[in-house]
Amino acid sequence: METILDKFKLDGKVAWITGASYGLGLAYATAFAQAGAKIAFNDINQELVDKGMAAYKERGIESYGAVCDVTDEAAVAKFVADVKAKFGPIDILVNNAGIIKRIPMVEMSKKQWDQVINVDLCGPFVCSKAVLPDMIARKSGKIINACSMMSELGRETVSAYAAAKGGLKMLTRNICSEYGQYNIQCNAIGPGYIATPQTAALREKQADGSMAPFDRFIRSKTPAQRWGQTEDLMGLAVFLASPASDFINGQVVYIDGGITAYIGQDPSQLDESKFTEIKEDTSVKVKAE
Ligand code: NAP
Ligand code: GCO
Repeated sequence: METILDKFKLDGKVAWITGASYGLGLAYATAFAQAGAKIAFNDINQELVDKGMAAYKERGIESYGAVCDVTDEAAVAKFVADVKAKFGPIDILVNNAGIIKRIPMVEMSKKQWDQVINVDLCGPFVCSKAVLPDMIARKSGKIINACSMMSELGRETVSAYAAAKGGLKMLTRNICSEYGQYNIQCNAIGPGYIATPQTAALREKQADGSMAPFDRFIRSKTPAQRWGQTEDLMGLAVFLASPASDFINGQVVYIDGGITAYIGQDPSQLDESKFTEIKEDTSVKVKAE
């Protein structure tokens, strides 16, 4: 007899996670594989693809990986065709690939702005457009976008990123609106502050070895007083990729330790001795600010 747990299974599904050599993408893909899916991933260069292939192999996951820039329509079309030839049409797309540039807006060049908007907002458009025809024909599909707290809130130096992630929230709602009639669900994961290479610069200790002010700030704004780890997001990713979420559409699900619900406390009042140690992914260079 089928039980509710069967609703969370991804057996026989083909999942494409963009930018998934490490970080959150690797966690999502690992979770999907554990739930039964076949894994396809791309990244921006061969070095990262090789790194990802090794990581999946180490986890016992058979994957298909290739270099593909999510902003390049021809490269994306070829990637989707190659995955279809190897595994079959894509059932689940996670628009995970993303970049951030932390620069005061008045100092940011148009080129830098365009780079962030191109990857973080145009990339999901290009990749979603590439997989939707098969999903429409098969009257089934899941698209999961990588939104962010910056889909709702701004902060200094991340104007392009916030604009892109805010736009991605509305793209999520529009794909839902336009294609929900074909049993296609498009939702978004809205992570809080997660310990990945993308945020490593925010945690770098000061010259005297003391905690980064931003690290202390984030802990004072998070009820759990810790950063998220990639493992924290795996369950939500499987849920949104599975039949268990077939009647959820157009939503951004925030998974942030409560940071968007909490006014925060005085950072100076935090007791560092109680802080949870962060498992840093040191396999990737710390991203420039
Ligand atoms: P990450 O560590 O920077 O990994 C992103 C991956 O995407 C990297 O492998 C990156 O390659 C790749 N990529 C960049 N541009 C690409 C392109 N044009 N085509 C294909 N791949 C490309 O990011 P993350 O922390 O794992 O986060 C993953 C997603 O979640 C991002 O969209 C991010 O904005 C979002 N997010 C992260 C957090 C967080 O706290 N970490 C919170 C909320 C939302 P490179 O290594 O060359 O950059
Ligand atoms: C930053 C961080 C954030 C996180 C995430 C929060 O510089 O503030 O990089 O943008 O990555 O998007 O949800």
